Amino acid sequence: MNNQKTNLPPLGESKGATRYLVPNDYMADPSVHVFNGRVYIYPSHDWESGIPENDNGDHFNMRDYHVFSTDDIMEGEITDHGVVLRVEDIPWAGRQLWDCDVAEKDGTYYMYFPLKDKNDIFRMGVAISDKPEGPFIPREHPIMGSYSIDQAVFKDDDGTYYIYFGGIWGGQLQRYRDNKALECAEFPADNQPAIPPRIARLRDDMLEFGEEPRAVLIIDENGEPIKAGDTARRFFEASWVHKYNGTYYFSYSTGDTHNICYATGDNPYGPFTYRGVILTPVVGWTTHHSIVEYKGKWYLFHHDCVPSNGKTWLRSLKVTELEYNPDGTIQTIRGTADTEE
Ligand code: FUB
Repeated sequence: MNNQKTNLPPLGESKGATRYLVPNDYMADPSVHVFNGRVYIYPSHDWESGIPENDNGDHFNMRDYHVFSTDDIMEGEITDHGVVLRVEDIPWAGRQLWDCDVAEKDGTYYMYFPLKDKNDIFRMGVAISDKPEGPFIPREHPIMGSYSIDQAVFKDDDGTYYIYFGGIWGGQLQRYRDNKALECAEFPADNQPAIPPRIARLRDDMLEFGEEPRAVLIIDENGEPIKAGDTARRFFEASWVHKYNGTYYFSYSTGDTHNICYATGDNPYGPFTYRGVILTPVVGWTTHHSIVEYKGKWYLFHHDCVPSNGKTWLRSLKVTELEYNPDGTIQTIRGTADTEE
């Protein structure tokens, strides 16, 4: 199943309702959770920093986070809780606050964020609040042994928390093997397994890894690892995990081929078997998402660059209804740059 383009709606239309959530500002990379019956959105905050675009993503020079919340995703008021964390408040900060995520444990909220340190190396920080809407107070140091970007925290039904992370190219994942920094970045040959995302169980206090991060294997329909040259299906960045009918869905961005794909497994560590495309390319270069259930419906939160007329570093937050087929596969949603008939 390389692509599930069956029953696609006409060009430019979505099957379900779609909404831009923050029309007066640029927000991207939404991580979304339901806390205390309310939907909380944790996006990156894009702005016009004037840094020229390059393959390292230097133009994504974000310097703070806002939190948004609502109790009616498609029609309700979206509350902006304001700035909840700034680069200048983080003791080890260099630059670039990219995609974050938040988890709740015993009434405390933990924000996990990627940020380059003073040596321009991405590390993961933790910031803490007693409210889902923040503000969040950063810890003195990044998580020990952390690297790369795009954290997503998944709480399993048994109360164990797992953190997924990683992103290639500007996300620096190609600089690590077996959790050790390499002398030089290494990309596998096209016929070799693609660079895998990582997972680690979080320590009970939620502040550090509770184990050495492990590779998350994504396999094809024959049980073979997806290869580096299979760029329409291989992992690039933007991990997200949700559970549906007892199955674990690992979804991610293919980066330079601009798909949001998914793979399924029977436990949080994988392996995950590739199942198809959730979202075809959107206007803009990056594509990044989260999937959440609220009041009996499923939603895909993501971003595109339609409102900024295609400026890749000025992205706008969107939500679209997501639907499953009876066999548990996800119906493909057509992105705003998908011109395929
Ligand atoms: O927002 C900066 C980076 O762009 C994110 O970390 C990636 O996932 C991509 O969306």
